[in-house]
Amino acid sequence: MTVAEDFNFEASVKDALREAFKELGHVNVLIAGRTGVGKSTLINAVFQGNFATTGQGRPVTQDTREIRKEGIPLSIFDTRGLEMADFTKTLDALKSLVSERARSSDSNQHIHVAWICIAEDFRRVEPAEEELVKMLVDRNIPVIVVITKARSDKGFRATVLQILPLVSNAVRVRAIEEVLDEGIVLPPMGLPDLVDLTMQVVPEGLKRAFTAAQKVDIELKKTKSRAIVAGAAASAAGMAAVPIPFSDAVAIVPIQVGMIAGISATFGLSIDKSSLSTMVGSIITGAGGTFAGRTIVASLLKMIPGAGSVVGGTIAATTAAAITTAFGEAYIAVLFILFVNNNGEPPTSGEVAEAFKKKYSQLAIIK
Ligand SMILES: Nc1nc2c(ncn2[C@@H]2O[C@H](COP(=O)(O)OP(=O)(O)OP(=O)(O)O)[C@@H](O)[C@H]2O)c(=O)[nH]1
Ligand SMILES: [Mg+2]
Repeated sequence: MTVAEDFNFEASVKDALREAFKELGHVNVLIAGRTGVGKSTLINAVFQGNFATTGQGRPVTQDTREIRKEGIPLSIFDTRGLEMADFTKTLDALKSLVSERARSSDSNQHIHVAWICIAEDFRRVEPAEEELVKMLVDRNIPVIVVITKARSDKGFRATVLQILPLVSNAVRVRAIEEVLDEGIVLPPMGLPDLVDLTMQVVPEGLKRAFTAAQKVDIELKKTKSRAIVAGAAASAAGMAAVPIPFSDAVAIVPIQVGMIAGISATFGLSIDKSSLSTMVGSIITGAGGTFAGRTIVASLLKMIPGAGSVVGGTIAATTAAAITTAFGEAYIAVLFILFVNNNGEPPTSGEVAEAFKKKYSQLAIIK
């Protein structure tokens, strides 16, 4: 029996990917600060794909534009004009935007977190920033102060927290390296802390979207993906609670498809959907290279030590779980290295397919 007889394998991969990306949701981050504090630089340093520079911007108020990018589950609301004399106008427009969004029944429309950027060398918190924080906190939007272009604190962070006690936290960030006159290089700093603090306040259901969109913390992508593997392993075990004949083990293939799609989305593989689906398909069909369910299961079995124990031609719950875990972990390990080597940016689908093939053949040999 082949998978093709049971269901359309390619269509199921496409469906699984569509579902996985839908499940991520869409996270909205408001970033406000005076002109030149380093908002765009910060956005580019934290999010995939040189987001602020290459994303599509669209004005939503006079001083705020929404930036999005195909394939990345994130909108940035980039707000300027905090230094303007008529700041009240900026604030009012923002207030309307935030309130209108909050009324939506679709939580993907809400503003989920705000980063208020203050340059460290200003050494001042302006009334505009105070009012903005109050307006946002009043509307239950968590606020993190980003102290940009950090070089020397001199107690400024403590001052910020004292003046703005309602904020979730304040973090000193240097988004790009800085070369001092003496040739001393100050490396970027604070970005992982900013990601970590933001993760703590983003709604539970959107933590994976934020994980996918950011490029600073690759460990985070790994951790969140492991939860998907654990869920898939439990499902596979459930399916084999009564040992299933090897010839029926194809039933666990859709679980593998869903798992690989979920991990792909969580890492932020934002490459175009058709090449992603070809790549995911090739990974699942593995060394067998065919869509035949039995071959898929046989090639998955090669990844776990002692898989010879398909005793009496049946697959037990423990084996089904072990297959799933080994497969998921192998895929995570491959993506992790590729993302790290690529400074957090997504590799191409070709690179993933090739690296996975290598990984697979190593695992299969060890067995
Ligand atoms: N040394 C240093 N320079 C930075 C840092 N972040 C930004 N800059 C520089 O500050 C200048 C302004 O940065 P932008 O990111 O364009 O600032 P912005 O807040 O987006 O400015 P507007 O869009 O005009 O409101 C640029 O020359 C950046 O290179 C930083 O962490 N350290
Ligand atoms: Mg800018």
